[in-house]
Amino acid sequence: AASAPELAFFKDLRPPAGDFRADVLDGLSKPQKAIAPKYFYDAQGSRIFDAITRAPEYYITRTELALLDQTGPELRALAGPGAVVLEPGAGSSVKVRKLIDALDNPAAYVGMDISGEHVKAACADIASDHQDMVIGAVCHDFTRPIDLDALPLPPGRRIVFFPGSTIGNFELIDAKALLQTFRDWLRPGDALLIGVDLRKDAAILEAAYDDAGGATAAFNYNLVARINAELDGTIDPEGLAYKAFWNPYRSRVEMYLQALRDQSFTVAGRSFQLRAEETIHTENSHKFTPDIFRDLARSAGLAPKHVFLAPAEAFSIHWLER
Ligand code: AVJ
Repeated sequence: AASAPELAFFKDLRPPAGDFRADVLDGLSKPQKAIAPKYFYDAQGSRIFDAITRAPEYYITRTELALLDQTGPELRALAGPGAVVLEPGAGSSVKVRKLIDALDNPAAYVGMDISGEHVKAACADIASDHQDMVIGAVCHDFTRPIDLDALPLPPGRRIVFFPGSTIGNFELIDAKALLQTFRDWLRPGDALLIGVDLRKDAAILEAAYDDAGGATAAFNYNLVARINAELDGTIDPEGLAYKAFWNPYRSRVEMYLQALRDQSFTVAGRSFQLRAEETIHTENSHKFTPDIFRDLARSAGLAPKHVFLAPAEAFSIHWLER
């Protein structure tokens, strides 16, 4: 719906479209070519990501959902009544619905996402099922600054909800900065509830990020299609192979598109060369231990109060307080 009537507010802080162009040109000009993973998530990319979450090898989503189901009563007690839930990067609303349903009379929910249409529709959906709550939506890239005081938030304890181990996409220094940003959204006693994937066997990790059904590869090729369509690119996807590997030295899965042969292409009128075997880095997915993540949180000024662990320590959800 163009103006979903159920929403208490919709605020459009859409990043300039020029960001994509400038970031891609900049990324392709580096010695290690790279494109930021936030650009995966156009409409088609978001659909492919949903397919990833259903891939048998991709344990993350189902493990986190099961953990949320189990921790409902404890989250309810930790949060107390009347909470105001803020979700940066509101993806599928399945997770936050579990949280809202677990909480004691939550007062409000505000979803924020880089895709305005997506976040508006998702939040309107939640609003129609929760008439008693204040539901707002914000089109926003959460890696950019936002003035929360400009939003008509009701009073109540704030809970910033950041599931999915999206924090793992960031270099450690940027992950710390993002945690500090979320801390700035909180007042003393407010909380950050964050899903964090944990280190495990390399074979499990590499399969999760290169599923046999090809969803993760398709996710990467969609980025190429998006560059070709939106930035007048001439990249031949058939000249690229998708590669994912576990880097134990940096505790992360690294994802690349690798040139199968020497090639050249243009993007937005600029030409680029790729040598055979040269790579375009598309994503990192850092994996933590509970202790290492708690140390990172403390370094960002957040106090670890509780951690929920999935069976076999496959995944963690941390309750951190300002
Ligand atoms: C949504 C960022 C957590 O790193 O597991 C999944 C993204 N990329 N497969 C992840 C992703 C390829 C995902 N996050």
